Amino acid sequence: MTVSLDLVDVDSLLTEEELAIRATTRRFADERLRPSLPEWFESATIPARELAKELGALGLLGMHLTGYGCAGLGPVAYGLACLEIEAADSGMRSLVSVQGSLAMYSIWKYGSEEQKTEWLPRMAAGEAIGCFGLTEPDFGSNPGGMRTNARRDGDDWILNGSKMWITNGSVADVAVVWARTDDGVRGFVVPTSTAGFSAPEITRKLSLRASVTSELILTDVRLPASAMLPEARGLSGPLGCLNEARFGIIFGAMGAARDCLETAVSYAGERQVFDKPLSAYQLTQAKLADMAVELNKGVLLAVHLGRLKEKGSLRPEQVSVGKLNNVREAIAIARECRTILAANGISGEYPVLRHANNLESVLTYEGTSEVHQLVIGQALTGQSAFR
Ligand code: TGC
Ligand code: FAD
Repeated sequence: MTVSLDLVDVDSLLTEEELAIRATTRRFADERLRPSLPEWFESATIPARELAKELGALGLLGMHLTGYGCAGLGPVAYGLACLEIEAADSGMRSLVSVQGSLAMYSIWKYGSEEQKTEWLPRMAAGEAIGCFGLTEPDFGSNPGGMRTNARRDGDDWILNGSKMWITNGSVADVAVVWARTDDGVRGFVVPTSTAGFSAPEITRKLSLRASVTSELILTDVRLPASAMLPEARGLSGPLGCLNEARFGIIFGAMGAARDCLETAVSYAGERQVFDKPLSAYQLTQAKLADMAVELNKGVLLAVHLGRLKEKGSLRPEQVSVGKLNNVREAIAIARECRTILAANGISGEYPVLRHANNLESVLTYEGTSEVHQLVIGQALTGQSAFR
């Protein structure tokens, strides 16, 4: 957070190393990402391969994992990097989250030694891009209903089915695909060059345009026995990965919110209405104050959850508290900032409506707000209300 918006001195809770990683990531976001984002968002195209290599060179891919070329940094450092990248654009943070927290994490946590050595160093360097296929056209919030299946043919596996809304899909070198088997849900490491695999890009998105989103189609995809992730059994495998990516979003969403608020504070200081600056009106100050309070609370919550994760005690329902609150507040902040910019707020010259539009996706992916309310509701009452 910049000094002016850090009202409660959150920075005093951060280590020197965390501050340094934040500064490096912020510089990269400001110099390399921010200037191009209006164009990438408008044209809905990003130089994904180039970006992956640059992010890899900075050590930002799988940065919270250890070994295999990964940086081995702590969760708060990882969260702060997500925050700075999402201050540029949520789609950029998705590139980083899906690569590090979903595709790489699945292999790191559940993979064989052979799978780890084959993929992780290249993925950490950004030389190979990964995607994570859990959602299907008819099963998003309820992945346990998935239809994609894997059956044995001798020692081989044959995969059939489709996945929907898959980030990085069309640019990926490797897809981690979750499928139903006779032995329950299992994960498979699928090189995207395998015959029968295709990943058409989803077009005409009005949100997260600076991000590749795709369908995955698997038609008799034949894989060797060694393609299965040996240590992931049942739905807890993919859901365990989601905890990692959701954690990054708790920080990331506050980055988008901060960027909106910085823009609104600066705009209100310059814009003259009825012969004085917009920022001198009480109504404007009340909006700015309320938003700054929510931003500071959200960042504090993120750092607190990061410290729990460091100790190894972070529980899934605590991740839900962070994801629900911080994304919900971020989208509210983005929309309120848009009112301060008024007509200019709908222009791509300013980042505010781009963030608000992106946050519609962030509100939905990695568990909708309703799913997180139900996770918290279950923790409070002991009763599952999903079914
Ligand atoms: P349920 O019966 O509760 O659980 C099945 C098994 O999973 C375990 N489990 C978890 N394990 C680790 N972490 C969690 N958060 C877990 N939640 C549940 C559970 O203990 C059980 O284990 P076991 O050993 O007894 O079998 O499962 P359910 O079918 O009732 O579903 C629960 C629910 C609805 C919470 C879950 O399905 C869910 O989270 N749904 C939302 C799906 C979702 O978030 N998809 C995201 C796809 S990836 C994505 O969106 C990427 S966006 C791009 C980006 O990140 O930038
Ligand atoms: P549905 O599950 O159909 O939900 C529809 C509505 O019903 C929602 O409001 C939901 O909250 C509500 N609802 C659902 N269940 C209940 C219930 N039990 N009680 C009350 N209300 C309920 N997925 C991946 O696997 N990998 C990716 O990389 C990925 N990237 C994505 C990128 C983008 C840009 C987007 C938009 C999505 C991405 N997703 C990805 C998919 C995302 O995870 C799903 O969209 C999300 O889980 C919700 O599923 P759904 O869209 O099918 O909604």
